Amino acid sequence: MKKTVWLAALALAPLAVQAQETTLRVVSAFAENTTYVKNLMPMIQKLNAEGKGRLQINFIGGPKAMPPFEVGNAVRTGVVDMALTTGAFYTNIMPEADALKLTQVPHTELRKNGGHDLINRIWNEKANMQYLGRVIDFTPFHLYLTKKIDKPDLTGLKIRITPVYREFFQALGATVMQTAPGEVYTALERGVVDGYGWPINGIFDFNWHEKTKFRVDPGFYSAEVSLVMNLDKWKALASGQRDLLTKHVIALEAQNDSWKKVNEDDIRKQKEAGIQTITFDAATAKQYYDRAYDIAWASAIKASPQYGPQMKQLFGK
Ligand code: 173
Repeated sequence: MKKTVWLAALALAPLAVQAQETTLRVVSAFAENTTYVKNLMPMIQKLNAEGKGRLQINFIGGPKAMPPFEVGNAVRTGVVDMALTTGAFYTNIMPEADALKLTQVPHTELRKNGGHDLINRIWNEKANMQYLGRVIDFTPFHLYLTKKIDKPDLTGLKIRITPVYREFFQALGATVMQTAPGEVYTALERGVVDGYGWPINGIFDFNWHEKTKFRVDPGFYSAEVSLVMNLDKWKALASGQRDLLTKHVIALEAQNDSWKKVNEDDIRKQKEAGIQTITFDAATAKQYYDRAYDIAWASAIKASPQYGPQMKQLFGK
């Protein structure tokens, strides 16, 4: 009798210590038809295949499910477990979020130089988030216009922004208006704005090429889109679940080089769509580019005297 009980307990033991399957609810700040979301889907499929019985990702949806500027807060509070989003969309939680645009080395390098750990120290402390990894890199932002300029002076122009571009475009004289990506087309169509900031890739996802006449070169900063997770949920995972998730995020991050090709293709498509490039002489172009960084770092350090200088040291070249 005793022996039977003991054997039964032994047989059940592996079940008792095995972690239950956990499903992570994920939202995206970018629409489902965008390249950013399409780039994520194969990773979710691979993880779900490998994670059967252990860890699953359930992709809830994009801005139709949740407004982009609310996604960060939903992750912070645990309304959702994870998100594909960008720091500019959750500066309402902490100003440091927007500084991820200022990286001048790839995220794979930040994993080695302490930058990734610094991000996580800040994200854990101030946003109750675990920063899992960056899934867009090597992608500058640009200014797109419906009217021509011949010098970096935006006086009299109204430009659609997010926090990414606010200080820089204002310094160039623009009047700015913040909108979610989903509102840009209508704003252009109605002439409410004369241009917008956006990465070098992706304008075709929103049909903005129909309303865009010019792109200003050079680009500046580095478009950042990342996977972030609620910190409590992250801590509640078993180590094997965390390892599985980390492995798949790092594998996706390792493919960020592929954005270079996407960007070349989009530059060609923009040209084919009749979008003209506005360039400046070399000295003016350098001033424009340097000014973008000088203004953004000054603002980041002012907003975060504690972490701004550390981020600058690790994010810069
Ligand atoms: O312009 C934006 O909406 C924005 O801030 C952004 C950030 C990263 C990728 C794409 C857009």
